[in-house]
Order: sequence, then C-alpha cells, then structure tokens
Amino acid sequence: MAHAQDAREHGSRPSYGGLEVIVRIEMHCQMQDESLSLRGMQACSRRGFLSTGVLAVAGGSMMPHQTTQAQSNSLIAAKKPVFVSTWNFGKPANEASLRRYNEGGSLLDAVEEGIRLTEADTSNASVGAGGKPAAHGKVQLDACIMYGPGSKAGSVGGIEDIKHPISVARAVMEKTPHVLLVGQGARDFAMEQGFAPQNLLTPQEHEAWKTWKKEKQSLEVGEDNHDTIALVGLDKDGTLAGGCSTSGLAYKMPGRVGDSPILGSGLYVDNEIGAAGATGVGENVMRFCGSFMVVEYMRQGLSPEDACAETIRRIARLDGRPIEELHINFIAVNKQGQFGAAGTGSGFPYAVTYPGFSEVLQSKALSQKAIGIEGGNAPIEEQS
Ligand code: SD4
Repeated sequence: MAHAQDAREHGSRPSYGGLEVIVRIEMHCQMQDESLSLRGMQACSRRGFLSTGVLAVAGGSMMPHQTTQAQSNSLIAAKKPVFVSTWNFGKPANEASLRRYNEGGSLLDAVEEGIRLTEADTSNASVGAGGKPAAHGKVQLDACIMYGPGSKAGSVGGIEDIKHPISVARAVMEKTPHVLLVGQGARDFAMEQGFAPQNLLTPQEHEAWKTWKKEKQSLEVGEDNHDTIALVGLDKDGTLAGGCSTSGLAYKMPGRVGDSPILGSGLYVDNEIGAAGATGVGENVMRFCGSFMVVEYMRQGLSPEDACAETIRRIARLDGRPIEELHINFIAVNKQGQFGAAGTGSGFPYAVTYPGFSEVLQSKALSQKAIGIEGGNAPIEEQS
C-alpha cells in the first residue's frame, strides 16, 4: 500500500498486473436523482461531506483519504449529454453544442457546431477566422474530430483560407478513406467539398503581425498568442466524441503543425473509457501523446481530473523541465459523465455544460504560475 500511495503522490503508477490494484470507492451524496448536479454536490460539500478515495491492496485493508473540493467536483457524474471544453470561450461553444443536440442533431453535429461557433468568432485570435498568422503572414489552421464508435477520425493540418477546419476534418473522416490531410492538399479537398476560400487575416491581426515582424521576430509563448478549443461530448447513451481546432502558436514557422490535429495528442476519444483534449504548447503535448495518456489513466481508474494531473506530472518528469515551464492544460470526461481538468499554471478556465447547468470552472492547478488571459480571449459575453 505504501508503494501505491507513494506512486499516486509522486506520479508513477503501481503495477496493475499483479495483486496490487487501486480501488477507487467514490462515496457520493445520497441524492434522489442518479445524476448528481454540480451545485448539488457543492452544497453537499459545504455540509461537510467527504468524498473518499480508497487505495486498497487486494485482500488487504482500506485506508480512506480526503479529496480536495476540486477533486470532489471531478467525481460528479453530470447529466447527459455533457459537453466539456477549454477556456472561457468554451461556454458559448458548449451551449451551441447542447442546443444543436436538443434540436435533434447527432453528438457529432453537436461537437462540430460548438467548435464552429468559436471558429467563426473573429474576436478571438487563436481559433479559425481572425486567428494570428504564421510568420509569413498567412493564417494556417489545424483541427480534428473523433467519434467513439469505431474510433472514426478526421483531421487537417496547416490548412489556409478555410474558416471552418473542423468541418473539413469531419469531411475527411466521412468522405475519404484517410485520417489526416495537410496544407495545399487539405485546402484543395475543402474546395472540392464546397468550402469557400476566404482571407482569414483580420485587419487588426494584420497590423499586429506587421508590428511583430518589425519588433520581435521571435516566437514567444505567453499571453495573447495561444489558445485552442478542444471540446468533448458524452451522449445520453454513453457515446463519446470530440473535436479540436486552433490557429496554433502565433507567428509559428510556416508549415508548423501542433498537437491539435494529431489524434492522441490534442484530442483522443475512446468509446469504452472517455475522451480528453489539450490546449497549450503543442510541442509539449505531442511528444507524449498527451490526450491518449489522459484516457489511459482514466482506464486505470483515475478520475478525469486526476488523469489530467497525472499526465502533466509524467510529461514534466520525462521532459525534465519544471511543470510551470510547460504551458499545457488538459480537459477530460469519462463514460460515466465525470469531468475534470488540470493545467501546468495556477489553473485554467474550462467550461462544462449539461442540461440545467453551464459554467466556466477553474481547473486543478499544478503550479502557482499565473497564466493570464491567453490568446486574448476574454469571455465572449464581455467582448461585445
Ligand atoms: C498548438 N496547442 O498549436 C496549440 C495551441 C494552443 O493554447 O492550444 N494554445 O500548439
């Protein structure tokens, strides 16, 4: 047991093949509805409820430990369908997803619709139209979509002039035998499919790029130059799906593709277990198959939040740099509708929406480093 506890605290995993197993016993509030609402759970927590995780050695004794409020939030099963996405702009995106679903759309329609809302919003400079360009002044977009049943997926990398790469990714999935199209080939395919080309560089971002050309000429990751929407959804019947879309790092090298369109990195959906998505510096996600790793930790029994945190700790161990220097964040939902998120800074905003509930929550924080308003994306309701 000491080994298992130590492993949990320090990020390594105990052996699952032998006798030693982790049994997570989640003692939830006794509520009438089988689906607990977040508010209900918080009220319950305020009354001093302890959500208990139990580490057990098979055949041995059990020892409870108290979880934090953030951890107990992630042990709640949301009502279905539930949509979970990155950043403040995830909330209106989730709401668009739920609306589409309620209007009779499929789970995939809903995921696509939510992401399209963010792609169309030129006031955010990190997804779709209005995104910051690559170093040569052209906006290059990355996106992918994945559907749990059959593990179907489609993706585009470095596509230019097309406002909705998420829809092109879906067309790759549904209309070609392939998974990933890049650059000119992706653009040609989009045109064949009837997507109209347009200039995605707004006058404002053109000016900002010209200033950068004159003054900076170096890629700095910090405030105002990165953000991505990753949005994962769980249907009423337990079907999972997700999508991810970004303009990538601002002023990136032309042709640079990040984690967002790479299945297993920026997004992963496993219909048996759950789904996860990433935002942040793609290079620090894609070397580790970050979203796949989150899902694998959920398979081992970790809550979505713990799975995100454990993934970040493991990435930091392998990378060698301190956690706060990595600038990465994950969201996750499992097949039961539990959700959670974790980031390398002092927590990042992520949105959760299900019938009767839609909020921006703060993720688990793995360092004290402030993350600022990344990508210049103030909440959409504050931008009008
Ligand atoms: C990328 N992961 O291209 C994206 C950018 C991002 O928050 O998510 N920024 O590396």
